[in-house]
Amino acid sequence: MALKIWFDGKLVDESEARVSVFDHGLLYGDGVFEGIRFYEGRVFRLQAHIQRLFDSSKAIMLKLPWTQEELCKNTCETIQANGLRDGYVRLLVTRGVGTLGLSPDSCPTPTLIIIAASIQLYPDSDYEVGLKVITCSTRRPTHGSLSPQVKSLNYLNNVMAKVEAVRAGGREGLMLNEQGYVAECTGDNVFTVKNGVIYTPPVSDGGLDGITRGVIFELAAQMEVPIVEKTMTRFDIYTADECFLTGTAAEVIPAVELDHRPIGEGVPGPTTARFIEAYRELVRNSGTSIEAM
Ligand code: PXG
Repeated sequence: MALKIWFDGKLVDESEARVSVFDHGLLYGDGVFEGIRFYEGRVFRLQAHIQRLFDSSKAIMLKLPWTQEELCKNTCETIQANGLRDGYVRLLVTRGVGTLGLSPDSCPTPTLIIIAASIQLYPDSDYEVGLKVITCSTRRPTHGSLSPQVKSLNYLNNVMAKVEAVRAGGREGLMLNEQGYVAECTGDNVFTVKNGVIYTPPVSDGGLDGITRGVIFELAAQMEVPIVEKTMTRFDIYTADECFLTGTAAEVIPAVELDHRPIGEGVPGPTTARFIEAYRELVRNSGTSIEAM
């Protein structure tokens, strides 16, 4: 069935949602995005995602002519218009239509696009068996380049890292920063468990400040499991008892192998299983009702 897309201030049929070839989002990857999940008619961490979209925009000097409340409302309207209860919503803001040439000064108005769709979940087997992860040669950009915190429309660095990992037989790719420390995976943050303590790299090591990552800190506090931010190398993952990845799409997913070395016993661990369970429980019992907006 054709989707209804929020495009330039209104809902239109999928076939009418067309971007100009002069949109700088297409010409230069100049723009930002967010990926958000909704469960049983409730959008998970909607305000946090919209706040991150605003932060990404601010960092690239893209002034948004909408309030955060308007974007929350438009997101819920788009989900409702498609009759969806469970799925994934993608918000994109492009720099807008301009002339050829890098300067965004030729782009007077940003374009807002909201796509709500049902999501193809990772197969259940990935959660039961766990993912094999391969270290990518493609590094996360340094803080001296565009901040790795900006969720920009140019994801080629991560796309190429993902391609590399998959070609090498992995399901996900581990990305290091320029110093060789662990940053994150291509679309997920990374955690280890060792002697009952959870570890994850600080975001200053180059990973995205993931919203799911933040939820793990909340859950760890509630579950009274110690959690520590620590600069990590691949060695720390090779020798961990457990490893799991987090992201809006993947939720909490076990990683059982890095670079062909089994992590722990090479099977999903008990702490990972507890967090998968706790996360699933939380997403089903919180969130912004799509009708309330
Ligand atoms: N790191 C990167 C580089 C990401 O893009 C995450 C970590 C996890 O962040 P959240 O906030 O989701 O916990 C992301 C987000 C996709 C897709 O299509 C993946 C993400 C976002 C949007 C789409 O695979 N990952």
